[in-house]
Amino acid sequence: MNDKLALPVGTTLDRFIMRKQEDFPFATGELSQLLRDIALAGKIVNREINRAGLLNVTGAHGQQNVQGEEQQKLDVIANIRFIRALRNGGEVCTIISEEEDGIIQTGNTKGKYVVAIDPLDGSSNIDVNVSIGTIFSIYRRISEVGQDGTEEDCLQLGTRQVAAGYIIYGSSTMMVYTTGCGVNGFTYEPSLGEFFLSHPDIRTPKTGAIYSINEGNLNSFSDGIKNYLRYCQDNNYSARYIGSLVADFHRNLLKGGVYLYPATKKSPNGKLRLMYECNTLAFIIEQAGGKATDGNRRIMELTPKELHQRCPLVIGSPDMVDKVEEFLRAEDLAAESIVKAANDVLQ
Ligand code: AHM
Ligand code: MG
Repeated sequence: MNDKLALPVGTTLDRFIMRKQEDFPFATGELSQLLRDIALAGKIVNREINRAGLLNVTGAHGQQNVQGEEQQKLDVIANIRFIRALRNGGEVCTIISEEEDGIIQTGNTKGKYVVAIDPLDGSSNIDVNVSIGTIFSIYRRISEVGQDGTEEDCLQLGTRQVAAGYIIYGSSTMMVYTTGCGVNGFTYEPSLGEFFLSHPDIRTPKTGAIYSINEGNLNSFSDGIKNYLRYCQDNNYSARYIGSLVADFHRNLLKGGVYLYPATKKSPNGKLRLMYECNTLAFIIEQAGGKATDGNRRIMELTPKELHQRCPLVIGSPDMVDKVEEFLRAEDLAAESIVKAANDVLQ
C-alpha cells in the first residue's frame, strides 16, 4: 500500500485547539472558541479572495481608511467578515481594526477578550494575485466584565498578548498562531474545508541570507540602515520584498531572514502599526526563537498610546536583528562623537 495512505488522518485545527485546551485544567474554552471563530472568518475571506476577479470585488472602494490610505473593496469585505464573526462568537467585547477609526464595541459585554486586527494586510497586492494576509492579536480585558470594553483594554503592552496569529492567503492558505507555547502552522485543504497541522512547532533559523525592505526608500533611510544594506550586498544576501508584510514575514520565518520597515522621511515613525502588525508578529517571532525590535527597543515592551500608533520594525532571525542594531548603534555613536567634537571646538 502507498505509505501515505497508511498514515493516520492529519490533525485538524479544531482538534489541535481542543487538545491544547486540555493542558489547562481551568480553561473555560472561550479562547479556543475565539480562535475557531477567527479561522472560520478566515475561510470565508479566503473564498472571497479566490473568487475576487469573478465577483468584481477587486479595486478601490472609493474611500480612505483612518490612516488616509485608499480602501480596497476586499479590505472592507474582510473587515465586515471578521467583525461579524467576532460579534457572533460572543467571547470578544471590543475590537480595534485597521479599517476603523475608534474602538468597536461588539455588544458582548460579558466577553473576556479584546482583539486587534488588520483584516486584510498588503491590500495593494489584492488586484495582482499576490499573497495577502490577516493579522490578529488577542488580549484579556482589564476592565470589569459586564460592560463595554475600554480604550485601556485595547492599549495593552505587547507582552500581555494571550494569542497572536496570521492567515496568509497565498499559493495555499495557512493559519499560523501562538498562545505563548511555541508556534504552529496549519494549511487549508479547500476540498475538505479544514485547516490541517502542517508546520508543528515552527523554529526560525538563527540566521539567514534574506533581507526584506522597500529599497525604493533608500534615500530617506538613516545612515545606519544604509550601511546595513551595503553590508547585506557585500555579503551576497538575497533581497526579497513582496510588499505584503504577512508574506514577507512568513517566508523569512521559515527560511531565515530579516524584515525591516524603518523610519522614512514620509513616515518618520515607520509605516507599520504597533497594535495589529508589529506586536502580533513580534509575539510570533519570539515564540519561534527570533527577535523583533524598533531598531533599539523590544517591540512588545513599547508603550501603546494610540490605537493606530506606528513604529519602525526590524524582525526576524535573532542574529540578523542583532546585526541591524549593531549598525544603528554605530550610527548613534558616530553622531554623538560629531556633536562632542563640535562642542569642544566651541568651548
Ligand atoms: P496595509 O496594512 O495598508 O496593507 O499596509 C501595510 C503594508 C505591509 O503589508 C507591507 O509590508 C507594507 O505595507 C508595504 O509598504 P511599502 O509599499 O511602503 O513598501
Ligand atoms: Mg496592514
